[in-house]
Amino acid sequence: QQMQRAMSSEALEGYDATQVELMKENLIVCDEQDNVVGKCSKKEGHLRSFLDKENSLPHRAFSCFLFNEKNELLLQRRSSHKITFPNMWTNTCCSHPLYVKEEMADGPIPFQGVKTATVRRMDYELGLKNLFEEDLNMVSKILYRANTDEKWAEYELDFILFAKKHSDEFYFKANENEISHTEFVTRENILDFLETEVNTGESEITPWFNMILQTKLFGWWDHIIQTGELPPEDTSGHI
Ligand code: DMA
Ligand code: MN
Repeated sequence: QQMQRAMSSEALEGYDATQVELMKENLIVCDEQDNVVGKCSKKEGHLRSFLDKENSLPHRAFSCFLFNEKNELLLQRRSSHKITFPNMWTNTCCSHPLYVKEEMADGPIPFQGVKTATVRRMDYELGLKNLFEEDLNMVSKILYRANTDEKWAEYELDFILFAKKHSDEFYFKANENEISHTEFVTRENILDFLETEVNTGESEITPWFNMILQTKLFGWWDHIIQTGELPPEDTSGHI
């Protein structure tokens, strides 16, 4: 047991102190149908030494996509301090609902807990004060697993949330511990932008954002452009 403790604290040596501290967060472990099974630390939930075991389970996560009045999508580049998937381009904000009552609850609003967590992290990562649970539509979920490197990985049931705000209604300032760049992209230029970043910026695209980009993103984006409304909430299974 002592040996396991030693190995376990060693895993975080050399990383950014703030990001190491955040590895103590308690995440919600669920099965593939989103039934809550228990909790795990953020560290355990992302270490391959745990996830590579047989019968390992995913945790709940969310991916938020924020659009402005011109139907441009806000992207972020993850900072070099991130322990998983550093320096990669991704959607507006991603994180995990925590194993606390408010973020596990089904409240008066559908998917209340996940939305409460999204509001919390949109403020923490981007300094966005003016986004509320009511602004978010849960458009789908994806289940995925991907490795960062030989030590770290993701295994998540990821709730995809869309929001749209007039730029006048929000002001944001990225938290540099989390984000190195932000960029608004149009439906027309997103692929060129990402291709240039990958080819000349020596960046990559996160695996979950890439999955969403390759499957549903443009359909949902067209819906927003054509109707002015967010895609409706989807309470069925995951894609
Ligand atoms: C985790 O995101 C969630 C997804 C969808 C990958 P993250 O690694 O950005 O989490 P955090 O911001 O809490 O470190
Ligand atoms: Mn995760």
